[in-house]
Amino acid sequence: MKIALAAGTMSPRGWLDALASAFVAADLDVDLQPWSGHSIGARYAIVWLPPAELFSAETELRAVFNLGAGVDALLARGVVPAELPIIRLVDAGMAVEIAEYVCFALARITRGLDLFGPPPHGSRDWNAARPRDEAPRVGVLGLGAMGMAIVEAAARFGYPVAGWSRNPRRIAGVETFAGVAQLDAFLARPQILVDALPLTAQTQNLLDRRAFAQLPRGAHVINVGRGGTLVDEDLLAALDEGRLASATLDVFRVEPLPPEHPFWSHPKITVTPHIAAPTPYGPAAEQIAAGLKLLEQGVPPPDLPGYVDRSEGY
Ligand code: OXD
Repeated sequence: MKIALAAGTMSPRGWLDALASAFVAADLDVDLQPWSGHSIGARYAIVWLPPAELFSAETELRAVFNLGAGVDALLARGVVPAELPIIRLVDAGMAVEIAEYVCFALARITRGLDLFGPPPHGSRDWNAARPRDEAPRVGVLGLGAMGMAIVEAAARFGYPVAGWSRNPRRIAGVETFAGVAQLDAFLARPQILVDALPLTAQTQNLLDRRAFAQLPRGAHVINVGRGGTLVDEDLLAALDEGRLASATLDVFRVEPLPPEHPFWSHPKITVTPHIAAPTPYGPAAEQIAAGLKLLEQGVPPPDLPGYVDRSEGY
């Protein structure tokens, strides 16, 4: 069976090797080819930001596998025919990475790590570090695989954690809130807000001036979800007014973040270049091979983990 790989901005070599090994391990007889602009009669496509021509040329496709957890960019391109199932990655090793990133950001805030470091910034004040009196309340927006890993990791470090999701969730030891009706009640709680939301019609611009005003004064914001869930100007205003204390941002409306964007130079903002959870080739390739095998065995696409419900946007 022929499979087309269109890895977009990702390295095709890494994917080709990892996928080839995963297909062998899954006992799948696959001819995997980087898509070069001409039809190869592919049965499946494995993609990251693929060109529109792939879908007009490859008319025998049965499903599309997305080389990432988020499908917002793929759906926004509007190139995948409506009847073609899309399967995205679920966790695939990224959840633990994102949880680690968030825990580092939490420790940086709560343990005052910015007081230290090499000269000229490093403090020589031995007493500058104070033990944390009380762990601040953390709130996690989005309780998918990523959000859940963050909740679990933060709770393990002793932070009282609350979570918000679109649909009600029950998580032992975690206060949960659901839907628009409970959003303000959730936002009133966290001193550190972590955004782990996918970008959908419902989550777009969710963190705006109004939402920031619901947070306790002096709250910190960490965004590892999607840039489009947060209104840039409203965040800047909330930081400048002192309503928010800091923002740690890994995702942006436009990526790469343009050099002239005010986030880069804002004293209360830390920018990282979408590095919280790089997709690990091995686990991701294994997940794709497992999904492909299920499809080949006749399992209907909606029964696969990672099947994208386009009306929900993830
Ligand atoms: C993803 C991402 O969607 O890395 O997987 O943002």
